[in-house]
Amino acid sequence: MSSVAVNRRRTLVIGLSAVAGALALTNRVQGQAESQVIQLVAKKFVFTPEKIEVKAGQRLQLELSTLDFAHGFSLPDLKLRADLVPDQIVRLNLRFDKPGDYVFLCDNYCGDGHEDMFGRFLVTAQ
Ligand SMILES: [Cu+2]
Repeated sequence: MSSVAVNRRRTLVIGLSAVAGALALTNRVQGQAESQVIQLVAKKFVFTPEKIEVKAGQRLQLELSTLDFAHGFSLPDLKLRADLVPDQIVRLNLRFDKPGDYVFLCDNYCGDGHEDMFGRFLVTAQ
């Protein structure tokens, strides 16, 4: 192989590596698209906030906590649930693909007001 051919080949390899690197970087940046952090606090017999407005397609991170009791958090439409224990924060990542109303509720019986312990995500178009 002549040295010109070797040099061309090297240039091609370096060029392809640069493109691959740029693509990897792009993917990483897209993968890190910022999550919207939402704090949701449970206590007998209410979630605060009760209504949460978000956009469809937005990555969300819920930070769940409870002030007084081992409540449950359930979001049936997304098949998500968690046990909420005092002095702990539970983080759930989620995303709603479609606009709509999505109910979340306590699924661990916590007393006389348990049945009223729910809230909703109001998901609007992007
Ligand atoms: Cu409950």
